[in-house]
Amino acid sequence: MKKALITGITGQDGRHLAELLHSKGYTVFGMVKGQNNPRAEQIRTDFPYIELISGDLADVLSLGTAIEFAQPDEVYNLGAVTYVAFSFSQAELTANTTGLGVLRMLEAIRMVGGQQNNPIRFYQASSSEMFGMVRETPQTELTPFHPRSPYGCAKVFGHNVTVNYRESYGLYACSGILFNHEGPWRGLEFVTRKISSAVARIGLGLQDSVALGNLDAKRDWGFAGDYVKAMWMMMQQDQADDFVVATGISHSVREFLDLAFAEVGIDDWSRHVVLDPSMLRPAEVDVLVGDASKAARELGWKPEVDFPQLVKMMVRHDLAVESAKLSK
Ligand code: NAP
Ligand code: F7E
Repeated sequence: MKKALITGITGQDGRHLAELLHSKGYTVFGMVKGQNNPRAEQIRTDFPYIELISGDLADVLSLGTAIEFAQPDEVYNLGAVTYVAFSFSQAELTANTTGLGVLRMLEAIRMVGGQQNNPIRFYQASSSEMFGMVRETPQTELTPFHPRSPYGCAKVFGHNVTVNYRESYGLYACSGILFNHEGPWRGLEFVTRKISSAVARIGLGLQDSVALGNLDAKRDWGFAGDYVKAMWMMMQQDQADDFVVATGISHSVREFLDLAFAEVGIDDWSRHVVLDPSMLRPAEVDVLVGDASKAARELGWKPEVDFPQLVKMMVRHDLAVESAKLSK
């Protein structure tokens, strides 16, 4: 039976990945930060099979201790400061966690797994935000990076150091350059879930409007449940490598709004959306679209949930959440 250690277990992808690995018979360890993380209790309730370990990407000793304890075959580094807008206000924290945290984890793996023939496989959660002001469309594994936020800059460091440790020390270290992926477990700060939650409440008559920023931004949105499968596939290859994971189709925030409001029977949503300049970013990523043909060819990966299905899934989930609150 294989063992996996997941950082970022309390986040969206941590949950999906834990579910996937458990279904494959893995023993799953999840790293939780903080002395009394309120999200840990929810993980204990929802996923009783996960063994939680205390640790922080800012503390290399805690990472070494966690690896020593779990003795994992595979480490999935999903932990990070992930909200791009927030990364502008706490740039140093972001660089330390999202960037240097990757280096610390790689060093911890080297410390515990040994310098040669290290058996521990490492997955780094790289991001399409590294492409930022895109140099070509669609973006591939070879597209140059031009990050537009402290988050994007930190992810570029994490990506490069992963490649460097693979090349320098022969570690099985791979990096998934994942484009935006969403679902019912997405944090409420991200635009898709912010919209699905607000639309559900508007549909039920619980609120009138939602305040948003740049409605013209375009993203290549997929379903998180599909994307964690690609993470696992990357870790099962003969040789570690890097892969773009994307649907290949880009949609605007406006299009997301169209489909989300249609789900609650509202065709003209203009009076329900307020433009809030405070949601605009100092530098924006206007449009992203990925070319995942390498992942299709070499991993056999393809997305199963399309954009309309994703929006429907999220709004229906939030309608159920809000209706359940009402009936209490
Ligand atoms: P998420 O929901 O925001 O979860 C982030 C996780 O990181 C949380 O569990 C958080 O724990 C943990 N974390 C934050 N600071 C930490 C620290 N100092 N030490 C240890 N853990 C820490 O993010 P996600 O959407 O699941 O994304 C997973 C990973 O994929 C992230 O690295 C993200 O940058 C990357 N990524 C995501 C997407 C996407 O579209 N979702 C696309 C490309 C790449 P607490 O909050 O409980 O403290
Ligand atoms: O913004 C625009 C916003 O915050 C998407 C993270 O998982 O994916 C995510 O980063 C777009 C941006 O995601 C609001 O300006 C408009 O253009 O949902 P988001 P993101 O910035 O693309 C990448 C791949 C990651 O790696 C990140 O970790 O939507 N937008 N109005 C808004 N965005 C937010 N959050 N809130 C608004 O009100």
